[in-house]
Amino acid sequence: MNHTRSHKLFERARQLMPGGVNSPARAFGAVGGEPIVVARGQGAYLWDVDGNRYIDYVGSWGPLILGHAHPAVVAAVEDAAQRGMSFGAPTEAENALAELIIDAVPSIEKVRLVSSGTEATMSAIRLARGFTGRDVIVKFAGNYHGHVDSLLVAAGSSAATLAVPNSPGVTAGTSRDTLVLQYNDVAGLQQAFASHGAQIAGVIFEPIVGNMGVVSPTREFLTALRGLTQQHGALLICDEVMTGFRVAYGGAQQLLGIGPDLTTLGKIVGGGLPVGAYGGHADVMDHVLPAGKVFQAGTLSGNPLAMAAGCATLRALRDQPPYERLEALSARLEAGLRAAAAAARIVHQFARVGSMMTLFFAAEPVTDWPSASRSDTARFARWFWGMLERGVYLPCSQYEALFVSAAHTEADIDATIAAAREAMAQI
Ligand code: KE4
Repeated sequence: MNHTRSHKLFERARQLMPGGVNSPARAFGAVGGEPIVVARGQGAYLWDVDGNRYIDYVGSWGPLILGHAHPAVVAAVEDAAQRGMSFGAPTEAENALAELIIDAVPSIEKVRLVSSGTEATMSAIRLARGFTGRDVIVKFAGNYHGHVDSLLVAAGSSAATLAVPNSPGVTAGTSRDTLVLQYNDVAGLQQAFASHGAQIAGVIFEPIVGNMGVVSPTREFLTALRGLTQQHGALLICDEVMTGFRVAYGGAQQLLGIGPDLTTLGKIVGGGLPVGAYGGHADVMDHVLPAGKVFQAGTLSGNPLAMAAGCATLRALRDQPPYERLEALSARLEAGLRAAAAAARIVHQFARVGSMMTLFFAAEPVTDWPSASRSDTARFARWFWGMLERGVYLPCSQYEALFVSAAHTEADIDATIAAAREAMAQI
């Protein structure tokens, strides 16, 4: 494939922006080489500035469950733009998106809309601390909740990918109030509450992890999370920025039958525009200013164009749920990728929940960060490039999930499997 124009533009980007990107996950740091520069997207496809077409399994890291430039979403945004870009004042569109979220997620009685997943998780842990009057937050290694100072310890996603789990600039004082445990480690969680229960304000977790690759919780772990937080008066914060509206219309909590105190959302709720949200029981949410005293604010929170994209996306998911079709397409893809790896006699693990999945180049099942981190990331890099050069755009890290969208077809899946058979034979 010719990447001449991508190279030129990325060279210039590197002079303008740190690493040439506005988010490190995009920099291809874990796979080497330079990222392609995208010109446009349509449905399940991306085109780069050299005219190469790719079947896209990143979907902007999750938001584009309907595919790129979905007509209903584009029309809604164009229509909103005609009435003004932003007001910094209440609008009906914010009511509409809030109602869609509250109707979809029973554990959310009230919601605050913000502009990113990071803002949502940062605000949720501040609320947990303000509501309980306690300081300690528990998180899990390999879970990523955005670039919140106090959560950038043993983070997943690009923090894990770039092997800088503890970022410079995060002070010892900030991380002192963060307890990092292993995901699925019930004994560790019991021990933490036995030692620090009275200081723990909240526990934040990915209900289905995407940020160390896909890892599911055990039933015992979920029971311990809910039981111990309830017993000790800590809030259970379910970070559904990735899983919300992805694995089910009601998110992972619907699939898993869990009832958190707070939920954070992002990605799909904005339909590709900047929206995050945090919500939960009204008696907790009413501690947020101006109803209560916990401060949180944002100039572009509830931005009308972002509301339009989010509402159009959720209405499409609500009125014509794609989840059965996503399950069929995703199962087909899983079977094909497993068969391709097996045919090449490549040791691997595979994890999938609905339309989010990860093929791990790992010898043992992946259940937590230690086991995920034993993956063969050099082989992953060869796999990634083998697929990119065959027109398949995968997430550029072993520690991410790939996503199937409602715009993908069986033909796309079969073409991906054919490319995988060739790529696997060469890595
Ligand atoms: P944002 O601030 O990037 O909107 O959301 C942060 C976040 C919070 N919680 C979870 C579970 C998330 O997955 C994320 C963001 N995910 C990464 C990719 N796994 C975003 C990609 C990027 O950082 O560019």
